[in-house]
Amino acid sequence: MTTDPSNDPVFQSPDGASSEAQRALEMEARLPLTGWQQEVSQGLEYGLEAAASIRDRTIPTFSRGELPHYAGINTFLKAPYVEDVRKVGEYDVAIVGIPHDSGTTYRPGTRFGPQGIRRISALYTPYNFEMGIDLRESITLCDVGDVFTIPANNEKSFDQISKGVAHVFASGAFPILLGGDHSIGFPTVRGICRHLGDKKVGIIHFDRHVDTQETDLDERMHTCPWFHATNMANAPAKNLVQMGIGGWQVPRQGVKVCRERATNILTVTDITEMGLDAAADFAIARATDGTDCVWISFDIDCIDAGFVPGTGWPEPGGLLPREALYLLKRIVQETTVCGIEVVEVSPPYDVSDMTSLMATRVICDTMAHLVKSGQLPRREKPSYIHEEANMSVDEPWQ
Ligand SMILES: [Mn+2]
Repeated sequence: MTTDPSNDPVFQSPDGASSEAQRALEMEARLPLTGWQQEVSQGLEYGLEAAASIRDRTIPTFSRGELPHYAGINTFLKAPYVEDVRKVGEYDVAIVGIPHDSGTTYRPGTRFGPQGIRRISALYTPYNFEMGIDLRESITLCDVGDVFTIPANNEKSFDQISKGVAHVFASGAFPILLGGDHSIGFPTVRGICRHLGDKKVGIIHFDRHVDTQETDLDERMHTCPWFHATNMANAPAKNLVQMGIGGWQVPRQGVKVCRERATNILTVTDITEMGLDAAADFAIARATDGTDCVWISFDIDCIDAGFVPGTGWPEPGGLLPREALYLLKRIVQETTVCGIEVVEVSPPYDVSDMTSLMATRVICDTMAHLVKSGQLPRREKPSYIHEEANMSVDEPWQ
């Protein structure tokens, strides 16, 4: 009798190669426990040692850190809350909430997206089995809370969002933004562009909708971010890749703009017929052609509405979660990613937190792929980040 799992036939694939599960078991054995031990020590110090009847002496009296998953203060993954945002650059990754839904043209509620995502993220551990990654052992993560958005005023909110995103981006912390409706796509990219100097960013946009019309209902709504983002010299339309577009909710005004500016669109059928790898190859090639970094804008509604009911404008016929996650994996691992936003999670319309859970998965997978590909932790500030702010990207909209 043996306890070595590699001798158990259940772990052997037919061709004799090791299975993903077997590799995962082996990778876990090589992961350190340093970050976890630090968390336990700090928990015992700050949260007091447990009552005498508790046998597991790693448990404190007051919950501090990961456990139990139903307890604690809701930052993303229970990361430290950085109240003084001037210190955000001390962390590898910064979570930023953008509770803005004044750009919504149908269902409101994405102003509660950051809270919904943070709340269910408490269910996650920092460890992923298949990837053999423990984020707690490899990067430092913080949550800077939310941008102060102005309800019923998109333009003032956009200015706040651009300023906040520019601050985090320039600090060198990798920005991960929790939306908010998709109107934030313009001010977030504008915030990035403010510190790109003469460098360029390609945008990879996961969505069922093109989001390229100039105005909607007479304002710059969540159907409009890429019209305005690709007006900036740092974000050329030829590097905008739009994955998963299709169905009955694509405004014709936006289609016209995509045609005129020659953006790169793949429908769900394109992606499934060409295959996920060919689709990822296409997205990577177009987004990186002549650019210095890639911004990922992940509208949760790119995934089929059956999986993500809690969203502003659900459209059936979207990607399967595992298809979207596979595309995300290839894109994050094979491009220089400068940040990601996950938008259109609307908790009031969600069921059993499933939409917020999917958003959490997208974010955690992104961090793991950044670690796997050596992009995190950063050893130095990326060269595409320009210290001086270029305020010309903020010139009044014509
Ligand atoms: Mn959408």
